[in-house]
Amino acid sequence: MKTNDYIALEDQLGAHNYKPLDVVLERGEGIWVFDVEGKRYMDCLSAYSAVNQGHCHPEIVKTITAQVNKLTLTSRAFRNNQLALFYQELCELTNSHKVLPMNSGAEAVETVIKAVRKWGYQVKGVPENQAELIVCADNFHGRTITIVGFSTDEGARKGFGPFTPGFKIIPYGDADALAATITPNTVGFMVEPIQGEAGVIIPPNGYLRSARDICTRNNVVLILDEIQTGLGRTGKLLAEAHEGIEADITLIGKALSGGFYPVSAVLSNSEVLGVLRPGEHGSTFGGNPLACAIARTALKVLVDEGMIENAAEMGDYFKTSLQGLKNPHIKEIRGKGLMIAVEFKPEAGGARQYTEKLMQQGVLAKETHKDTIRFAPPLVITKADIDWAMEKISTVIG
Ligand code: IF1
Repeated sequence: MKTNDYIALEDQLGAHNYKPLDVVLERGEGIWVFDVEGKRYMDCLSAYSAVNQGHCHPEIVKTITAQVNKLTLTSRAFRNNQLALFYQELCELTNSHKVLPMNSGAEAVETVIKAVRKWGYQVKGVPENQAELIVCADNFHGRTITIVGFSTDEGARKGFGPFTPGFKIIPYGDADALAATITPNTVGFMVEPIQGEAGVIIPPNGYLRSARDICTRNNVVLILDEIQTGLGRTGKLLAEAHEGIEADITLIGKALSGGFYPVSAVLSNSEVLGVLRPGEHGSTFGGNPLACAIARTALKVLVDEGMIENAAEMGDYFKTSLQGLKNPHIKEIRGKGLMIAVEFKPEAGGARQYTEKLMQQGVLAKETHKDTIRFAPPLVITKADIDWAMEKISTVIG
């Protein structure tokens, strides 16, 4: 089968809930992926930051292969010998006290909503069914009914109501709005340290520190969704470190498995996860031995191989290189670590034209919304790789 045969079959049989670039990939290695015609591309998306460790990292391949031959799933009705060690290593690394393992990012978000509501009723003393959670405009936290219910993106919401009540939306980056919106019934504030889907939006300096203070003063749980920003992407293990704060709850997913398997986790530094009792929450696959073994190695290589420091260094180099582009339609280039966006002015006619041309040149990047291209390669990228990419990017974007 050739590229077009795969595309035709997929379009015929699959729901059209995506508009992918027309490249059909069959193999990956580090920052590179190869299509069914044998053509090589540099992956500048990293599966939305799930493949921070690079495609098919050999150490994780070893782990998954060994574990798959031993034990894959026990359910949480029984214990397994990977879960405790996964907890221990993850807590040590992130300075957390408790973990709740799930699979997708959206499940981690749903989990925290349940836990923080229950904490509100049991610990904070909020009257039953009155708990409020504050979130930000232009957020992206996943695709379930509850989560899209508090999205401000019409495309994500329209046609899917009725939605779950209990959420208040404030502008992103505005600490005063947070302070003004908190009531005695507010149980939590959930926010992305950098908004990914919104187009790599970096809040004003000090925003997270202010949010931390406001939440502490009002006994409100600060929840950072680091599903995309976490695990090295921004040049620190967690993006909260850029402002020297610690969230009460941190959500991670995506790169927690290096892209091998859906693994997410709710990390807690407060008593919030302590309110959950047997039978109140769970998942068939959450915390399974295969997932835990994979995640343990994915975390280990991230740290041992210096990927986090490399993300900081290469991120600066890549961003500076992109800032040398002369295209007058570019509005702004921004980013932290290897989470970088090039935003075009509206008159440029959209970013899709560029991502399609970049693909022809062997660079895979994706537009987000209409006018922005995101560059987020695996964290193992080198200077020489960036120079190679910049040559292609200059040809297309100028
Ligand atoms: C898709 C974006 C990235 C996330 C944050 C939770 C989740 C995500 C901060 C949910 C997921 C994804 C999913 C992916 C597109 C994508 C994305 F463009 F939408 F914003 F990464 F940049 N919190 N992000 O970014 O995690 O349930 O998907 O595991 O195709 O929808 P999930």
